[in-house]
Amino acid sequence: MPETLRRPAALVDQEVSVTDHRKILLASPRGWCAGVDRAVSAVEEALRQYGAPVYVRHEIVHNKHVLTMLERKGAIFVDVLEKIPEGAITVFSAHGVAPTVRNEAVRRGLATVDATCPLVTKVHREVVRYANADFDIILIGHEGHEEIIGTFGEAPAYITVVAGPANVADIRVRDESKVVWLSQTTLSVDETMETVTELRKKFPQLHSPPSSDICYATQNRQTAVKELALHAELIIVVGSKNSSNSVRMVEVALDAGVHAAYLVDTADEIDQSWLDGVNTVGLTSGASAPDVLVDEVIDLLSDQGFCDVEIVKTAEESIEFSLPVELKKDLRATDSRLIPESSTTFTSEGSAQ
Ligand code: 0O3
Ligand code: SF4
Repeated sequence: MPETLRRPAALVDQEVSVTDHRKILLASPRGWCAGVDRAVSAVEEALRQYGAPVYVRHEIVHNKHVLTMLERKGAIFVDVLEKIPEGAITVFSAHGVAPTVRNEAVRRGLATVDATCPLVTKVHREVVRYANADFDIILIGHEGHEEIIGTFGEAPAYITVVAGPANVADIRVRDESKVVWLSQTTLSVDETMETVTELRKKFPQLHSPPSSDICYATQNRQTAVKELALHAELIIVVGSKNSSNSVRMVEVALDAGVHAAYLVDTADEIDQSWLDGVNTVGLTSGASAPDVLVDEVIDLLSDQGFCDVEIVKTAEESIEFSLPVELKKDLRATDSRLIPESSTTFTSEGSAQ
């Protein structure tokens, strides 16, 4: 049973109050995951220890509000390392980087802090392990997404990136007994399983990752949004448009049968017409969206007569990650520069170098 959180004392105008059963179902868990919390804290801690500017390669997480907040504190986001002055403190984003990027950072004398989520690093390690065992790796994910670029970069000669079930037919492998599927951490669980089913039809001996690559936070947020979809007429997901996990939550909600679902960066993006005839709004947020933005949506909705907020809880989350180890030493001391942890690359012939 949902639990009532609060009843905002909003002044409801007469016209709106005609629908006096209006309520918000608020998903739990939602919003920041342990990897995002760690990555944002890493930038803040680097700024605290070394002062501004701190450079960040790629968006630390895919959320506009977070980027603006960190820029105000002195973070500078760049897409390539070439834009970073030699010796500068440089943070790698939560989505991870390829070994070539780590090597380039060392070459440029950058003092790096690796904010890659440990659950993304886990997938990188699986890639290296299967490539060392000479497997063909089918990496389910979105080509061009930062996480896939980084994961692919661990062993390009061994990996085929596949977006979904429709792309399975074209895959070619060297030895059907040595094929494994791995995935991006933020995919739709259901769609990924459809892809795996197609892969297994084509490669009956297909190996699976030791544990799911789709992380706990992604899974929990999708389970919660499915529950909302059973009870709400409209679902609002707070998150940025380039946030893969947030986009997936909208898709999962629609697949679960909700009439309408939208992704918004902020409350300002909510179109009043979406609320016409709606009595129950399901509200949630992606893994990179801070809760302050959800609070602003609740405030806006309460002005429209959605005065009850009920929490729909589908899981308990208690995972926390400690800050990157590099923040525990003096990064400006030459001998403490980060040495790339996994710089193993593979040639097109398949030998490690
Ligand atoms: O990977 P995605 O676009 O969902 O990234 P976000 O929005 O920054 O969320 C954090 C997830 C992440 C860093 C990779 O798993
Ligand atoms: Fe890590 Fe999952 Fe969060 Fe990505 S969504 S940063 S893998 S916990």
